[in-house]
Parts: sequence; C-alpha cells; structure tokens
Amino acid sequence: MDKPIYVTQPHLPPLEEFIPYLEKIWNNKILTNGGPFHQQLEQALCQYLGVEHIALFTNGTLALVTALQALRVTGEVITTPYSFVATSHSLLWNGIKPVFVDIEPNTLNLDPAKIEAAITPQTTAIMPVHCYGHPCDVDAIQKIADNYNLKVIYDAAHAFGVKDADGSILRHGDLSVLSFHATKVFNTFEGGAIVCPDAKTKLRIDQLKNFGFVDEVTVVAPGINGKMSELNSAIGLLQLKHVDQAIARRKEIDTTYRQLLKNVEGINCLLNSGEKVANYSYFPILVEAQYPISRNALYQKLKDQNIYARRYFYPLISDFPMYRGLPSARRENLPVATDVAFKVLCLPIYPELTNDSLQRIVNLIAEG
Ligand code: T4K
Repeated sequence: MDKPIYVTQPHLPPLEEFIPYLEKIWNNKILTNGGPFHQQLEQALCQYLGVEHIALFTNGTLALVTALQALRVTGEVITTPYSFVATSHSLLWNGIKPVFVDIEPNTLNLDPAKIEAAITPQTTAIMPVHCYGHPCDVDAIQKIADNYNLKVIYDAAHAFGVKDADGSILRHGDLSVLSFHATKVFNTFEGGAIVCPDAKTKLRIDQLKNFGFVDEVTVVAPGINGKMSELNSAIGLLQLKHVDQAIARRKEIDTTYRQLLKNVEGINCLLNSGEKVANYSYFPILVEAQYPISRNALYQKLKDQNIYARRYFYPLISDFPMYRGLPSARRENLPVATDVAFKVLCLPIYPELTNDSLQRIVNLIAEG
C-alpha cells in the first residue's frame, strides 16, 4: 500500500532553522504574554499582509469569540451554514443567535442577495466566511451593513494572503479573523489573529485576550486567555520566510488538477482564481449527477487507496444538533448549501504533494 495522502500536510522548514529561535526563548525566559517574538510576528504579518494592525491569538476560534465581544455584538447575527463549525460556535459562546442564510452557487460564500430578507430588529452583525479563500462579495455586503447599521466580521480563516484589486481582502468589514492552524496555508501549529482597522480597537482586543486586564490592577471585561505563546510566534516568524514558496507550489498543483480534470464528465472544479491573488488553500470539486458514482462512493474509493480527501463542509453547520432547531436551519431555507454539501470533495493540496501522487489521484477520479 502506498503512503497515506491526506487532504493537507503542514509545510515545515528544516528543523535546524528553528534552533536559533529556541535558543533565544531559552535564554531570555519570556515564554508568553506578548513577548519579543509575539511582537515581531505581529509586525511581520502586518507588513506581509499589507494591513495596519493585527492581534495574535492562541487559535482562530478564540479570535472569532473575541472579535464579537470586542464589537459588543448581541442579538442575532447573519452567517453561512457552509463553513467549519467554529464560525457559528463563536456566536453561541457569546450568547448570540445565528441566523443562517444560503450561499451563492459559484463562490459558495454567503449570498448577499438573500441577506436582507433575514434581517430583523435583533440583527446586529453579519459574519460571512471567505470560503476556501475565495473573496466574498465585500462591496454588496458592506452596502447592506451600512443601510442597516450592522457590523461585519469576516471569518477569514482560509484567506491568508488573499488580495482583491485594491489590496488585502482582510481590510474589509469591521474585523477579519485568521486561523494559523496546522492545516492552514500559513501555520503556527495552533494560532490565529484579528486584523483591526485602528490602534484603539487593537488595544481593546489585546486587553480582551488577556482576561480583560488594562493594567496590573484593573480588569474591564470578562476577557478570555487567548494569547499566542513565544513558541508559536517563533514558528510563525520562521514559516513566514517560506510561505511564498509554499503558495507557489500550491498554485502549480491547482493548475495541474484543473488541466487534468477538465474533461472528466461530472467533475466540476469550481472557481478558477484567475489573475487574482489567491492562496490555493483548498481544492474543492463538486461531484455532479453525471459522474458515474456518488460523491460518497468516490470519497470511499480514494480512501481505500489511502487517499484521504475530505468532505469540507458536510454536514452543514445548520444540520448539527445545537443548530438544527433554528428556523433558519431548515433545509428549504438553504437549498444551495444543502446541494453543495452532498456534492463537495476537497482533494489533497499541499506543497509536498508530488506530481506522481497528483496523477494517481486524478487517474482514480477519471476512471469513475
Ligand atoms: N473558521 C473556519 C472557516 C475554519 O475553517 C476554521 C478551522 C476555524 C474558523 C477555526 O480556526 P482554528 O480555531 O482551528 O484555528 C481542521 C482544522 O482543525 C481546523 O482548523 C480547520 N478550520 C478545519 C477546516 O479543518 P479537521 O478536524 O478536519 O482536521 P484534521 O485533524 O482531520 O486534519 C486534516 C488532515 O490534515 C489530517 O487528515 C492530516 C493532516 N494533518 C492535520 C494536523 C492537525 C497533518 O498532517 N498534521 C497535523 O498536525 O479540522
């Protein structure tokens, strides 16, 4: 049996490159609480991403929870059912009711045309996701937010380094939240961040991720412990040096999949990012009715060959027990998301995936 091929695998620089970072941590004995590597990584990420302010976190989920708290979001929030469950969980952690709105069939992002109908007097914010790193229709969403005086918090967990015509996609909305989990394009093993528009907001977020302390003796809010450690920050600094190379290889894999799969009937490769600055974080395909076997049968066929493609995002968040009783979670309310969740398969994509493995995956898919 060939070696297992997972949907993703973290790209790690040579171990010896990490030793000097470890030595520094051991020498100065600052392990966490906004130490030197933490500060350096915040600066380096601002520069790399082309944003003004960034607050690092232990993980993306705590960053989402804190982003909502920082903006004092309450009541109801409009969001997508087609995401990782952390998106909606962050709302429940804040005592907020998620209101699910269907996705748009081309981008698989929240459909702006369906948002207005879901707004009620309790709605205070919209939480869209740049799913697979494909930008949401940020202008349409902002227009609705402006009309109804709503906050916009982007779950940008997949959107590291993604740009639109005017720069980073992360500058849109009131806040954007990144994940640096091991499975992401840029990782700090576990980690995350909030991109903030101004220093005042960053200060509030930094206080909230440190229990709500504003000085040694004053606590102003029930903040969480969401601080990134020096070890994770150091990994981030090292990873950042290699991330362009990693994304370039992902792009090659994306292009090759598209070329090799374009004539396979019933396999829809979804959006081609074209000339936009994308990060090629996922390679989702839709297994359509014309394909000889079902999506689940293809998933199993690959698995039997030690190839672990993943059904991101099946089941829909709205189908999990803690959400399915909500009126907005009804499948009739979410026809596009429901359809896509039964068709989607994310194929392996990561820098170390070899061309031979890629060809093997494509051959198995092509034979049906
Ligand atoms: N919002 C969105 C839209 C998200 O997608 C996520 C996370 C979040 C918010 C929350 O951010 P974090 O709090 O996680 O920072 C994974 C990740 O755990 C999760 O971070 C990610 N989204 C989600 C889409 O995928 P699983 O349960 O599918 O991961 P797992 O452990 O099955 O890993 C997938 C494959 O990756 C494995 O088969 C092998 C490979 N792998 C994984 C790990 C952890 C490795 O090779 N090395 C590793 O260390 O959730």
